[in-house]
Amino acid sequence: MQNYLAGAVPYPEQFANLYRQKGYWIGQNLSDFLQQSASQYAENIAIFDAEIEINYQQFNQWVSYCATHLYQHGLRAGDKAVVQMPNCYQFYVVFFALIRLGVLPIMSLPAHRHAELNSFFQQTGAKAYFCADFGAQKFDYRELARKCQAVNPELQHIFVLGDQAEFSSLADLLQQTAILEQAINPSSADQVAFLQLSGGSTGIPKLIPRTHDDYLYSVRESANICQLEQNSRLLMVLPAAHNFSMSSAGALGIFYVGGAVVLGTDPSPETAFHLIRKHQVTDACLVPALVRPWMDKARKDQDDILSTLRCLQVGGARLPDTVATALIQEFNVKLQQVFGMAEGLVNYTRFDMSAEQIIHTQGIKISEDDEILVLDDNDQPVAIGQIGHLLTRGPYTIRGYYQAAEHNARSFTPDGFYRTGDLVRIREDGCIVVEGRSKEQINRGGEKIATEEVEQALVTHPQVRLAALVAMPDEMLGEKSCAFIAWQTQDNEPSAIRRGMQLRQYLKDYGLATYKIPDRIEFIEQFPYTAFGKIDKKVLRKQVEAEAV
Ligand code: AMP
Ligand code: DBH
Repeated sequence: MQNYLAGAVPYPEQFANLYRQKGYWIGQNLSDFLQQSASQYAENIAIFDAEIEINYQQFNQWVSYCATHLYQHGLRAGDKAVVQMPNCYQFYVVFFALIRLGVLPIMSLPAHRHAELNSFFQQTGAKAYFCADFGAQKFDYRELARKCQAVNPELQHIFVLGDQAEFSSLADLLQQTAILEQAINPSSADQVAFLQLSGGSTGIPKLIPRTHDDYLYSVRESANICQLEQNSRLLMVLPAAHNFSMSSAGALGIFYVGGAVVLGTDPSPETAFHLIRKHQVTDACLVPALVRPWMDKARKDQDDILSTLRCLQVGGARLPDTVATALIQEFNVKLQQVFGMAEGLVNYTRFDMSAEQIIHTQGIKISEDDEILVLDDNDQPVAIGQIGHLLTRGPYTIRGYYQAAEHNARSFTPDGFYRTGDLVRIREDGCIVVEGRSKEQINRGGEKIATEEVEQALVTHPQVRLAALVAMPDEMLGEKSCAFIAWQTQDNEPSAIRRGMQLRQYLKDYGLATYKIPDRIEFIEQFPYTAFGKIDKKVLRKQVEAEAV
């Protein structure tokens, strides 16, 4: 075995052997995975993007050209690269090209801003950054690149799709060229292939090292569970780099079976329904926050588009049972709930489950070797059907975050179980139900907000004495954020509304991702405290719950 990525925790030998012996880990890397689909399904369309359709052969060739060009630019196996691109075919080409070169992609999302990006560069020493000029969000990513480069001198290679300004052209990386053999140097299957991101519970997203072997096992099994096949066409309007979009069963599941990904940069029902019709989409994956607008639009237009899908997957946050019921009863949708995490474990409701199970549970795990524990606050198992903390270990769940020894000591047990932070219950029929979270985290329609990170940013403002961020129930998104602020007043103090606007602008300038900017800001004189002297968030939460409309 090559040297494992420094700062990543390998699977213990006895587990690795077991997973191989059971046929879960087959020793294939992600580069060969694409190569295999390109040989098997050469003429099939792999990606529909705007006016372009790309077959597997073309896709695979572009990946090799791109790897060659990147090698000529000076990137080498073992380097790391931050990839932050909108949904476009070039995203997948760049991802696989980096893998083919042996460079580790870091899967940033379009909503990330310089607080997150900077930390990725600082944690990894990444030498390259891939972005689009403005992306779909009308935000200038080149400006972000400049800011990151100013403080991270090892960032030498910046590739921009669209107007490249002073940087290199990303489009040029796909130009035909003689493929250099020495450029093709993917890491072996048992090595870390890329760094996925967690939503983060204590601050900036943590980096999740995933190996080729473990990731592809989850992809193949997911494709089977989702019954994907050559004729499947998966609509992708969630950010493509997210773990759900990549692997549950996601784009990789589609590439495994020779089907097609249909890309959209905007998840509005108008765009999505148009793409579903245009490309005869069979499958779509969504976060719960998008389900209601889609249903409203279908209702308004008396459109039966949702029932034409073979499967609508919903995951990332808890889907309210009422919404699940309406989907099935009113819209005749074949629904699949997906409860997963970038750290590993993914659960699916299965197509042959009863409507009751599909509506009220998040299904069952992928693998019989996904070990699941449901424990009380003292790490003792709870009785079946009781709520407890979910811990897991298995053939595609990491054994530690990247370069996070201290954090790992808390998030993993000594025998390697990951403490997910989720509160769950396992029913008599084996189905898992997510009941909440024990970690301090706000789940804003699938986008995870670490309260501590936003609080830390808030208190850097000279007039903020104290800040507490709490979840606020929201019909559409499940949860939104509300910041409580103790404010140091000055002469000529502006109104609370104006102060709120200034504070939001301050957080944007600070570089927080857009979804982390508080949805509501309340200025209060006196904070409630617990007996222990900590800010009593329960009281604050009750207050917003009582006032939420
Ligand atoms: P991350 O660790 O950032 O990948 O986020 C994973 C977390 O999202 C899980 O641990 C859950 O808290 C939450 N999550 C994902 N899917 C679901 C779902 N279907 N229902 C409830 N929570 C979910
Ligand atoms: O929320 C998630 O991270 C998630 C949800 C569904 C995920 O990582 C997945 C499926 O693989």
